[in-house]
Amino acid sequence: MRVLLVRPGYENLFANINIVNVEPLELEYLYTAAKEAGHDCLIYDAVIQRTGIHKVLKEYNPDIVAVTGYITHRDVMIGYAKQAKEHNPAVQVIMGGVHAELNYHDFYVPAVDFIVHSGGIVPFREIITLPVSGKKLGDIKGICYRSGDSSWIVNERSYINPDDLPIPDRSFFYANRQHFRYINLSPCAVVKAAYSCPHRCNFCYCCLLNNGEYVCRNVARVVEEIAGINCENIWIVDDTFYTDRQKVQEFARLLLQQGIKKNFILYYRADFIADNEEVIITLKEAGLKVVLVGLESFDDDILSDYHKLTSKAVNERCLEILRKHEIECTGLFIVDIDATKKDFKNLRDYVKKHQLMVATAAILTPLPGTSQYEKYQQRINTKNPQHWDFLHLVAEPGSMGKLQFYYEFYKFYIILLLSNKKSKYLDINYLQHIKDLAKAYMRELTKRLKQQQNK
Ligand code: B12
Ligand code: SF4
Repeated sequence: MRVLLVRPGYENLFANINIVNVEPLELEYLYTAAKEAGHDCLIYDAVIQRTGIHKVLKEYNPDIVAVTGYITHRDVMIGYAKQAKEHNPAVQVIMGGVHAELNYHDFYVPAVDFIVHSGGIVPFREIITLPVSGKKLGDIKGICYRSGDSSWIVNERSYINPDDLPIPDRSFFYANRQHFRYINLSPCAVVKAAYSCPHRCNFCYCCLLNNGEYVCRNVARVVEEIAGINCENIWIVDDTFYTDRQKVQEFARLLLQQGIKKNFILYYRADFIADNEEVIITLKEAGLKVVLVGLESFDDDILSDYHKLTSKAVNERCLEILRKHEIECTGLFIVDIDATKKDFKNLRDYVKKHQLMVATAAILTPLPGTSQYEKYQQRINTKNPQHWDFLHLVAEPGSMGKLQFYYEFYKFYIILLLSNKKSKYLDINYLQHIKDLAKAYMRELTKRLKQQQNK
């Protein structure tokens, strides 16, 4: 059988800049599973490939089309399913990915045959081997399937056992490596060593994945995978890297022992860094270059509202440690939907005063599936999935009008970007391009604000 694996393109204000472009690791896992099952397989990644899907369907003529994507891609994913069925009504269409995991009902459309809602490649493998295994659909954990023409059956959940995952086949990465980067660290490969997160910040979708169960891969196996990747830069995309100090020490020890020299990018929590300076020193010796930290806010009340279990003091201690050891910090901020003008001013003042190296901001986006979604449900003001890109207000702001909010947000965003000039890894041309875009957007907002005020 021929299996076509699809990732939608990336559409937002900053999409054409490609400051961060990541290999489609989820599809590479599926590719590995399909190959192991003896199928022919092709990856179509619309993030980097400009050929339309129509042409790919015509040329490859798949028997199975499997589509991944995030909330922003929901309609594009459904569009791909429809095109696949128009091309050949006998094609089996499988939907999967993080949005489908908690919001599988969004894909209850006639063009879709299966939705993988949990378990990742395990249920995928079972679906694509159905003709030979003869297994009953009702026995495949982790999927939704159609019974008759319209009603859907949701099977029991499945869990990812990360040590059962194969080492992904990276032929696609090697053939397209020039596209994949983390800012100036290019090319950059991606590794996943854990699923979900042991913490429970209430805005967060990531910790609800894998049925909310945090599972880590065996350290030696992760190091084995890294050793086999022919790429100097490795971004470990776990929501938070190993929280067990012994595991981190073992990770660093194995890398040093085996003489593996790579540049690492990781996500960590501020409190872990604040409490574990010696672990950060060890990781630096092993190649750590950049840490992405969800600082979210420098206001203790907001941090407490988000159940972040950190504080302004913890955030400051974390930044101090990273600065001291010359590890670059990408600080991630959240601007609350109910932020007041005073909150925006505090944020701007804070960033100016503390000169963060690299920082970026998102508008609080209550993703369906999280408890924040329940809280803001009555105020949700859009049906367009592309608005869920963390740069749009998806709910009515509580303290000012929408235009005013965007104006304040982009003013803050520009100040954040200006503070990025000290980064070693930020290419100045990219930075200039983003600043120009944000400034052009600001000018447009100012114009619209004035028009609104004159009415
Ligand atoms: C790395 C990352 C990125 C990278 C790369 C994204 C990419 N691939 O294009 C960057 C930084 C560019 C990015 C950008 C965005 N991201 Co992002 N990202 C992540 C992160 C941190 C890790 C993803 C990861 O682990 N990938 C590795 C693969 C192997 O893991 P996986 O996707 O879970 O795949 C497994 C299973 O889900 C399953 N599977 C996946 N797809 C499919 C498909 C089929 C058919 C099947 C059967 C199974 C299957 O099998 C895989 C193997 O086990 C996640 C957090 C998270 N925990 O997921 C957020 C996350 C996925 N991002 C998110 C969002 C919203 C975005 C943005 C829209 C907005 C933003 N500013 O962050 C943009 C849009 C990018 C785009 N491509 O359009 C949300 C998605 C929420 C949702 N409900 O959809 C997440 C969950 C973070 C969050 N804030 O909650 N992101
Ligand atoms: S925000 Fe970070 S630390 Fe908090 S639950 Fe999500 S992934 Fe975990």
